[in-house]
Amino acid sequence: MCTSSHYALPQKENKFHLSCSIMATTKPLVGIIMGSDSDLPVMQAATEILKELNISFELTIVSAHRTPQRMMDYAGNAKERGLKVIIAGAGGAAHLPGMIASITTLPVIGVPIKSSNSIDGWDSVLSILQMPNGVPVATVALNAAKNAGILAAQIIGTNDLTVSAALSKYKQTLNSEVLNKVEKLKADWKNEFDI
Ligand code: RP5
Repeated sequence: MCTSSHYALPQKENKFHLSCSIMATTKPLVGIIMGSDSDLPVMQAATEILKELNISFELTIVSAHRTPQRMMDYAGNAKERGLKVIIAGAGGAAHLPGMIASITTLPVIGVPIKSSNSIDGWDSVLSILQMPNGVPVATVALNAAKNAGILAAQIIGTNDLTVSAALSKYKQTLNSEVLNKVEKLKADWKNEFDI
């Protein structure tokens, strides 16, 4: 249960509710799922950027191996519940994103997670990346849940001017941050280009 009417806020001792949606009155547009609560510290980055971009989301655990029926139900109902994109994170033998993509026509973004059962993360990267023809999963870098959130926002932004504007602003911020660093660096390191 979600105690906050707006955001999936941390509970005491930095624990999180695992079935929350931002803006309880707003239908979630992005479904964030993960194989285990041990994935939450990584997947939290997706929630943070979606909050920043003011995009409604829900977050919960769906395990391909341990709750296969829940996985079928989640993917099977996602579209009719109004979700536009699903972000799925998993570690080790990371079958969740691919299986979700096999069930729904919604775009699925996969987040490979370097989990306790991972061999350096390569197992989850390859499990999520190497999908067969016909069933794509947009795979982000290892532990790159923030990029998954941004990509989800970009998909939603193709049909939502407010989200699109928020993304433009975000990109301008990235640009300004780097230019500020260039200015600082110039004090010690001259280059011909910036003269
Ligand atoms: C995967 O196994 C999960 O996505 C997680 O990354 C990993 C370990 O799960 P726990 O043993 O911590 O529940 O299915």
